[in-house]
Amino acid sequence: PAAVRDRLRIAIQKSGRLGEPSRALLASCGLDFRESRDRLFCYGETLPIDLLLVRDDDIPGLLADGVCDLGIVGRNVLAEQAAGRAAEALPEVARELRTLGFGGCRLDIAVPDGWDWSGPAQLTGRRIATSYPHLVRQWLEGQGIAADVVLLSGSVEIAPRLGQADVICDLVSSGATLAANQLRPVLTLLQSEAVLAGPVRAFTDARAELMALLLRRMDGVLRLRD
Ligand code: PRT
Ligand code: ZN
Repeated sequence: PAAVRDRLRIAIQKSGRLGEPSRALLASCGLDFRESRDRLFCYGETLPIDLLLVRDDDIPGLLADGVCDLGIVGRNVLAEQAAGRAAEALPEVARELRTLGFGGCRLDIAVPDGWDWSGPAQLTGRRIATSYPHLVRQWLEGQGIAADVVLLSGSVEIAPRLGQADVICDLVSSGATLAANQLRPVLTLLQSEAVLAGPVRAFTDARAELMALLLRRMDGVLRLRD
């Protein structure tokens, strides 16, 4: 953590929904890159700011380990890490510096179409399938509801039909996936979008100035987009 560096390193999604818009945003900030042959690392040409191209799920860990200084990631992914750390009484390692205006979605509880929804208490004793176990447990605790969390890494929406769970908690944008699986969103745990995540404490080396420069440019770009 105390490592001194004179280049700033930003983790972004290699592909997926946030990959292109993240690169476009950084390009608008005047950053340009030479890509390594393995397409994992991008070396900053005009500024000492490099990119690491990774799976979105790895970004909070890369920030926590100090391997990367900044990350562009869904609030949902960042919040899941924070909830997991909070559950273990570990300190926060990353925080939201900016909201970026793309990758919008909600983390919703969805129930089978046939359910007559009366409110959160209806989840008592039920099985909730999700890829966001810490956020769901944190929410259940806040509501004072005892329910079982079934952790699934993908295809959460088919869990009720397979009998693996009674309801789900998953990301929703258009809602088409829920509808196709005879599920109906009933409440929102988190409104999400892509965010710029960064350190809780300010840098004390050359990265401090680079980060200030990047944030200044990004604020200019984001203001023009509004
Ligand atoms: O390979 P890698 O691990 O990096 O990618 P990934 O497959 O885990 O993530 P990816 O690219 O699918 O999503 C990256 C981020 O985009 C998420 O963490 C969210 O912050 C954001 N995002 C925005 C979404 C959606 N919208 C979204 N709709 N992530 C996932 N979905 C899913 C949704 O759960 C449903 O299954 O897309 C499907 C279609 O959604 P509907 O509601 O339009 O049908
Ligand atoms: Zn992922």
